Amino acid sequence: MTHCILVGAPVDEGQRRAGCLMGPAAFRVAGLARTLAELGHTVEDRGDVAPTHTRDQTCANPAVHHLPEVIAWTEALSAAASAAMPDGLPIFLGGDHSLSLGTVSGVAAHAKAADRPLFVIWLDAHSDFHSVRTTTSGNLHGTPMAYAAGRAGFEPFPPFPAPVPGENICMFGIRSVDPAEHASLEETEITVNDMRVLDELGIAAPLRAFLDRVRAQNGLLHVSLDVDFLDPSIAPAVGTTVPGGATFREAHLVCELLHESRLVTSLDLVELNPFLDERGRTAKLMVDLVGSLMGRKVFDRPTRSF
Ligand code: HAR
Ligand code: MN
Ligand code: MN
Ligand code: MN
Repeated sequence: MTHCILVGAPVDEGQRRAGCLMGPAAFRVAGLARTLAELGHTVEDRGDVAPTHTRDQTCANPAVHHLPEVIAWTEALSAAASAAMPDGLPIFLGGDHSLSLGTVSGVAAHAKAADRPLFVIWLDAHSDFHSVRTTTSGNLHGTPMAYAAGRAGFEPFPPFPAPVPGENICMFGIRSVDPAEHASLEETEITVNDMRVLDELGIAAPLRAFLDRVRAQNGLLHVSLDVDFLDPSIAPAVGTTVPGGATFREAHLVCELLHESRLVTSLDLVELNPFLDERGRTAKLMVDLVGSLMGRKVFDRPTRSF
């Protein structure tokens, strides 16, 4: 039994397609709390985070938009995340992916205080490895992984509390990487399991290899699940669809293996844009995936012992 803490993060300013601000409401309507309770977990809904003030902030990159707003979200969500971590497993309901600038900050601050290493699994079509300096779209949802890795080019933001070493970061589902992100990733030890890797090896072997490392180091594990990790044919409610994503079963298998590992300590659900959904199917699928991640299965069976 886990104490699950729902934290709404209706962030819309990290990209240009309005609608992600309705995400937290859609996750609630799709039955997230009920799903968790039916699996035997306790659920506490802390409502939606609301940044109280923005400060004038500028940067040299003219493409960047909504910088003060995204910084205000980062600060507010970082505080909410580090406050929730000692109490249970926070599930952050997005909101676009810029919310992870804040959630991973707060989780990293908590990990540092607890003197445990932080590991991050990034389930996404995109690497989100731009900095404020390199983004050409100016959409800050394309930056949070680089911020958490402690990359340069985030001067207007608060310094990241305890940068996550590249060896502790593992991406799955990647199939859209801009040139500047590619160059920056090449300088790191991050494991980028792009779709080609999943096609050839499947998801279980590379995921288990990473989870073994988390366990060996008694790490905390943050999982960031972007809707566009999934193939658009099963998850249309996202502004940045990329063909060739994870299938229904690949996505459930990731979540089932994550549950079996018992290692996950925090979770982001991001980029759901309910305005683009078809009768709630994407919201419902995301809730079902959380169900798998939190223990729903058809049969208990002896699996490879971790
Ligand atoms: N790399 C592109 C950009 O920076 C696309 C980023 C899209 N990011 C998300 N989240 N949708 O993963 O604009
Ligand atoms: Mn706006
Ligand atoms: Mn993303
Ligand atoms: Mn994405």
